[in-house]
Amino acid sequence: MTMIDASLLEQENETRAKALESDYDALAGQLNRRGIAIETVKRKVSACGVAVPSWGVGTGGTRFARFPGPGEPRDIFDKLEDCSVIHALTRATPTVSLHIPWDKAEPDALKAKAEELGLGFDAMNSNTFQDQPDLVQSYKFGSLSHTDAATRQQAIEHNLECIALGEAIGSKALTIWVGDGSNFPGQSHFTRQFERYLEAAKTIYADLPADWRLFTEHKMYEPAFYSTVVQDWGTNYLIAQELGDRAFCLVDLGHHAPNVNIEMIVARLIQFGKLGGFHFNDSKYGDDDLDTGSIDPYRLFLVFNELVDAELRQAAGFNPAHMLDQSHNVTDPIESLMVSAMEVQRAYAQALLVDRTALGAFQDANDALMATTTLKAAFRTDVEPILAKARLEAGGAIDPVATYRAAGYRQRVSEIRPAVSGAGGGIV
Ligand SMILES: [Mn+2]
Repeated sequence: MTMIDASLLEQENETRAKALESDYDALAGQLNRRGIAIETVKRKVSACGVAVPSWGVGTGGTRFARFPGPGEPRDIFDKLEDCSVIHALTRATPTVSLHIPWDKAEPDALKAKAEELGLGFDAMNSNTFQDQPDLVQSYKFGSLSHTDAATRQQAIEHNLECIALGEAIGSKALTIWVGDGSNFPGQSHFTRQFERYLEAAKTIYADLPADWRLFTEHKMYEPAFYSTVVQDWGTNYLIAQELGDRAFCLVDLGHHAPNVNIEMIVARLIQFGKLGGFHFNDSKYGDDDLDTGSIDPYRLFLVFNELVDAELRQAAGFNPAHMLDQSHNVTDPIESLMVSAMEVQRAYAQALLVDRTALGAFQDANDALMATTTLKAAFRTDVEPILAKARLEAGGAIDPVATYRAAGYRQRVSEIRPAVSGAGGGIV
């Protein structure tokens, strides 16, 4: 089943095919002079996918308000349809990452819908940062690190439920992010609190299926504003070490202190075999959850520079999961997610163009200027023809946003899906 009319897609591509051929040939010639085979880059870009977060296709919000757009998805099945539009046009998002309990549904129904739309499922995300109507214990003062054993147990059982549902639908990973922390100095005993977290996390890890991975995600602050239990990559690394071989650190680009060198954190985690994957987004001031590559595309490139470096030298245990994690407040979420998925591919393509032999020689010779210029030469290259050609050959759109608008998908679903109110807070 396809949500975008095939003849419209063909027609849209037709209007842009000739210009693309010309741009692609020109870039092929330019790259050829630099000793790079464009077809190799295109093939790698085609294989580079990123998971769409189910919660990303609804309008996000801030802690102040949410302004829903027309045709908001009503449930996980609507969300999957929206996700399939993103993949149909970009061919870059073959999987969806679910969030439980928001996306709870019959596993067979989830599987059938995903199969019908040609989608798979990526990491499962648990939620112990808000209370649900059917829960006995409250997470107001924490979940896996709560002082009360019954609350910790409830949080553990929720994570095990996420694993069970994930197993039934073909997921292979669980991502845990907890909001646990404290708002006042003295409120929590740092060591005892972290001991409780580790003990609970170990219980979950013990039940992890043999072919699964456990990702823990750190975040510096919010909702807790004085201390957070899993606040930085150092603590996250300790968790992954304590749990075992199938535990890895997840890097959300917005979850660091301002100006932190994220690409260096990525390099460290790769070096010690503990990089689990990413939540891609961008930020200006904090955990802004802005669109990937919208604020600092060079930083995204520098992260991918580390990833490509690891890929080429076949670093042990290197297999990061790529996911988007964004909140869309002023755009159509489908458009934002399409552009963001393409930004991930763009950064990857640019990083593939780095002349690593030259870079290594400049590094060894302490030629700082030429080393950094080598990176810039790759970053400055307009790789759009490679991305567009990869999309076209995979059955997608040369220009996904223009094609999406021409298809009138949002208008169509807004006639089926009733308008929702603006109540409710944002997404962290
Ligand atoms: Mn995240």
